[in-house]
Amino acid sequence: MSANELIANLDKLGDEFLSVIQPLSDEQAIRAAQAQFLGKKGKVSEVMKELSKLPPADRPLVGAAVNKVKQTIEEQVCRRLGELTALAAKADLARVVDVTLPARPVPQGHLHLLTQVRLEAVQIFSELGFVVADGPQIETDWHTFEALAIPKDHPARDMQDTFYLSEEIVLRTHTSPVQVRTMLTQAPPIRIVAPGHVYRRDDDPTHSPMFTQIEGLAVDEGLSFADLKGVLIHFVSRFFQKELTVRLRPSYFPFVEPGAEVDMQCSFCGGSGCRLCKGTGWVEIGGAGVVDPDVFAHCKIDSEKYTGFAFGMGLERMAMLRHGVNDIKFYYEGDVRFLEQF
Ligand code: 2U9
Repeated sequence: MSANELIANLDKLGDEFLSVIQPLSDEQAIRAAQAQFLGKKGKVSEVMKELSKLPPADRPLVGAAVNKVKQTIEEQVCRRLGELTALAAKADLARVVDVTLPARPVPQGHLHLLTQVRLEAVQIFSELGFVVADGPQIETDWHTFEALAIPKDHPARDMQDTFYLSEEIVLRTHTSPVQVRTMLTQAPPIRIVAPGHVYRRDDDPTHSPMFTQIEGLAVDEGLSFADLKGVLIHFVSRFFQKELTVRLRPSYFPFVEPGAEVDMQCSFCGGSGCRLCKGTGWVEIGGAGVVDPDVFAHCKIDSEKYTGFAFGMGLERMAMLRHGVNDIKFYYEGDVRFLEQF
C-alpha cells in the first residue's frame, strides 16, 4: 500500500470511529469501541504495521497521520463522555423532588432495660432519702464475707459459688461490701442504696454468672423492722405502679437478725394465682432484715446506740416480674428485637 492510500485509510478510520460512538450511551461501550480502534490489535495498529514496509522518506507523513487519527479518536471519546455526563445531570435536575416528604427515620437507641429499671429503683429510694453508694467489683474476702459475719464454712464461700481471683480476692457475690465500706468511712445516720454487678457461679434460665443487684442499708438511732417494711411497701407500690401487699417470711442470712424473705402480692394476677406465681398469689422479690450486731462490730458501729435494716434484690428479677421477661439471657445478648420493646 502506498503512503497516500494509508493516509486515506487513516482518515476513514477517524470518520468511522465517530459514527460508531455517536449512538453509544454508556461509558463501558465507549471504552470498548476505543479499544477496538486504539488497542494493541485495534484498527489503527493494523494500519501502523504497514508503516514499516514504506520507503523511509514516506514514513514521517504517515506517522503524522497516525498521530492525528489517535488524537481525533481520543477527543471524540472525551466529547461523547462529556455529553453523557451532561445528559445525566440534566435528567437528575428534571426529577421532581417533593421537598415536603418526611425525612427517612434515623434509628434511635435508648437506655437498656436493666439501666432503666436501675435508675427507676434508685429514683424511688432517693425519694425516701437514700443516696447511691459505689464500690469495687473485685473485692477482698474480708469485705465480702468476713465483715458480714459469713463464716469460713458457709456455702457462699465455696469455690462452687464464688469466683476467686486469689485466696484473698474475689469477684463480689453481692453489693454488701459497698455498705461495709460506707460504714467504715461514714458515721450514722446512713441511708444508702448500692446498685451494681455481682458475680456467682450460676447459669440457668433464671440465673446468670453476672447479674445486677440493688441493696439498701439504713443505720440510725431507733430504726425498727417496721421502718424496713414501710420502705419495701413504698418501693413495691411505686415500682409496679399499683398498691401491692408485701409479706416478710422468716429466713436466715448470716448478716441480719431477724432476717426475712420478701414476697409481694403477684402483680400479674393480683394474688388470685397464675403461672407466674405458681398459683400461690405471691412472688419472691428479695431478702431483708435487721443488721446483725456482729456486722456492726466489724464496721465500727456502736450497736448499743444504733440499729439498722438492710435489704437486697436482683434487678433482672424485678424487670422480669414487671415486663414478663422469661429468660435472663435476653438482658445480655444485645438482640435488638428484644431491646427495642422497652
Ligand atoms: C450489710 C448488712 C446487711 C442485705 C440483704 C438479702 C437479705 C438478700 C438477696 C436478694 C436476691 C440477694 O439478689 S439476691 O440474690 N439478698 O436476701 N440481702 S439482707 O443485707 C445486708 C447488706 C449489707 C452491711
